[in-house]
Amino acid sequence: MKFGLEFESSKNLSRINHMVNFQTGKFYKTNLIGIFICVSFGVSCTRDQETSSASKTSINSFNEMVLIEGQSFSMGNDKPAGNGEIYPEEGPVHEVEVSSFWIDKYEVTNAQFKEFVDATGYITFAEKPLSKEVFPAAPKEQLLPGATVFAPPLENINPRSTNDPWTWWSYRKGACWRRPEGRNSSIKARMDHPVVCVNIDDANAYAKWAGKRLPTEAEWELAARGGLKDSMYAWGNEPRPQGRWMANCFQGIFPAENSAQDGFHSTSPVGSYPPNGYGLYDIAGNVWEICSDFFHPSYYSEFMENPHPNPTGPASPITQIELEQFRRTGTCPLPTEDHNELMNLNVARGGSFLCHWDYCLRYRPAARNHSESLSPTNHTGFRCAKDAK
Ligand SMILES: [Ca+2]
Ligand SMILES: [Ca+2]
Repeated sequence: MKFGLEFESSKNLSRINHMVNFQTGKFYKTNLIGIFICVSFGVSCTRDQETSSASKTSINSFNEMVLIEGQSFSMGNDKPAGNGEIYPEEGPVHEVEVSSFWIDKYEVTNAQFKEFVDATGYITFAEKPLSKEVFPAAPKEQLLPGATVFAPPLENINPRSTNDPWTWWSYRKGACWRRPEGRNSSIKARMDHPVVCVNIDDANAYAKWAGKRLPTEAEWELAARGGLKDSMYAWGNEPRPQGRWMANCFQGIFPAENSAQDGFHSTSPVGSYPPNGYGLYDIAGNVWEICSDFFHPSYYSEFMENPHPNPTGPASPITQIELEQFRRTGTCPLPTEDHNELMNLNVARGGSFLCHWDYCLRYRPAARNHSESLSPTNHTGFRCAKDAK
């Protein structure tokens, strides 16, 4: 069982390595963004696919939503994931009642996000500099506009041998939704890929413009399960039915060797893999999807003491101190009052193209991660939801 090790190896990053807490004036070293990754079924390499059925899909099709009927369901997971690791933040399993809602069939694409930016002039968090006054202890280069980008080492390393997430992540000046890998990159040939390098505020702004909202964590998981009960994956219990890759994740030797056995080294056009039982695409893998709830690993236990329909998450996100304790011990710490108002951790769901069977088996409906408001990354995006009237 690789419990402690696994969670310890769930690397966390922050654009800002040191932040000031307004209340106390103290400086905190933060590493607060969840960057999860993954091993190998070992096999041959393929080149990125340049075409897919989704690439022919019009922007109107990307806007399609699916109605999920209101119901109660078992949320969470307390079974071994099957790769020798356990994920304590996924339990305990509990009943949750959710009202009917609509959810996007696809992750929000670059084409959709461009339409929003063109219409509103919106500037995302990653495109703006940060204030030296607000972040006096931040490294100078991290005050410049940019985002956190996957940057694998040239040679194989054991990802569990280091606690330094910057071994395969890089704060990249100029990286943003238009240039997901930095200044020399472009989304021109990726308009049907999910938008990335956005944070919770960017996602909320898009959703509001589109007349939608972000899904709650409970809505997201109900939708991800696709009508199946207690399944490990969005498609059932087999990791690869008939040997087929069902989601865009990572194959090879993480982090240095990405064999892209599933066809894609990085993001894929939305809809490149089979939908789940509700007709939702990329609900597993491709990019993490930001939800409206704050993240706290002990939230399920708290909720069970006061169950109610349509949960919306804890009142405040987990603090740095709590999160560090959880990583060290795997136990849910008691909430503290030490919330930093400059930074929020929101739930992110579904895993990404960097999730690996062995190292981060999080492309499962019950898997939980978090997205930090200060650290947009190139493997996190979102999809929207809407109330059913
Ligand atoms: Ca892949
Ligand atoms: Ca996804």
